[in-house]
Amino acid sequence: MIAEHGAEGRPAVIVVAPTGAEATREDNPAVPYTPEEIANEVIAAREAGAAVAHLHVREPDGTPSGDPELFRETIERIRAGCDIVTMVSTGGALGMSISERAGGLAAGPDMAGIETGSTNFGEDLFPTTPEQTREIARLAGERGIALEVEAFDLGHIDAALRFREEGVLPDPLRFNLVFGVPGAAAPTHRNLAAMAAAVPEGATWGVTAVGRHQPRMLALGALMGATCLRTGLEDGVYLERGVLADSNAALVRKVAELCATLRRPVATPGQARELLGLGAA
Ligand code: KMH
Ligand code: ZN
Repeated sequence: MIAEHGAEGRPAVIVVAPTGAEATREDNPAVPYTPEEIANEVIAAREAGAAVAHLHVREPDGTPSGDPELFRETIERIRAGCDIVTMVSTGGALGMSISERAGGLAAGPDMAGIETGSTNFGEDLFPTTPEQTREIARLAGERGIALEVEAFDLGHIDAALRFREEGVLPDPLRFNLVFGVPGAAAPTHRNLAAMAAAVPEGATWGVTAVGRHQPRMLALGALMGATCLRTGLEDGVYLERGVLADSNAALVRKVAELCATLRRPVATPGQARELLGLGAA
């Protein structure tokens, strides 16, 4: 749903994605790898305004991992340091099995991302079959973990609506609209308008954009009524053209400034829970 008359005054949830599976310390030395590093980045990002953390974990050398123990330690450290809402990725890294991708669900996060279809991802394939979506949804449902659909293209929203019909995805639906992955939706205002319009009433949506198009796409999303605006070193390692971000908090501060300019108050974790239809902490 697009906000017909703008979204001024509505709180915006800043989501921080502190470390993904693609960027490494060779791209930016600030990319966190260990549970302690990831947790410290998240705690600082919370202080800068983030209300939700989208989490991947890594081996100490930076290799992407699905190890439940790494997720458990990361979430434990985050919760010891702040009240941010925790969300694990089940997209993981290219080439992971579905059981590796599901590793974070055992760590008791508040939320998990879920893919509802496949996409090309640069030169690679990022596959998710319907059976795999059902499996992730079942594992999350058993544990009471709320889901967010990671929509890399318009068809992933349509697929989510079919999974809702099937009883696989419960209400309320939450969508993260992702732009800029080569092979999926490009970062254009037309694509954002089409995808936001496909989100049904009663569902929430947010914007993720990888690379240099992020500020423009987040600004458009903020104006059009996005509930969530995502940033972090998973999505881009630069603070601005030619300047590497020295922390996730620096990226979050930049989005908080954008929110101030566009008159979107920055949501607290408590407000984020309410806006996203989550239970109390
Ligand atoms: N690393 C990508 C292959 C997600 O977290 O759900 C998958 C990804 C999406 O990052
Ligand atoms: Zn991710």
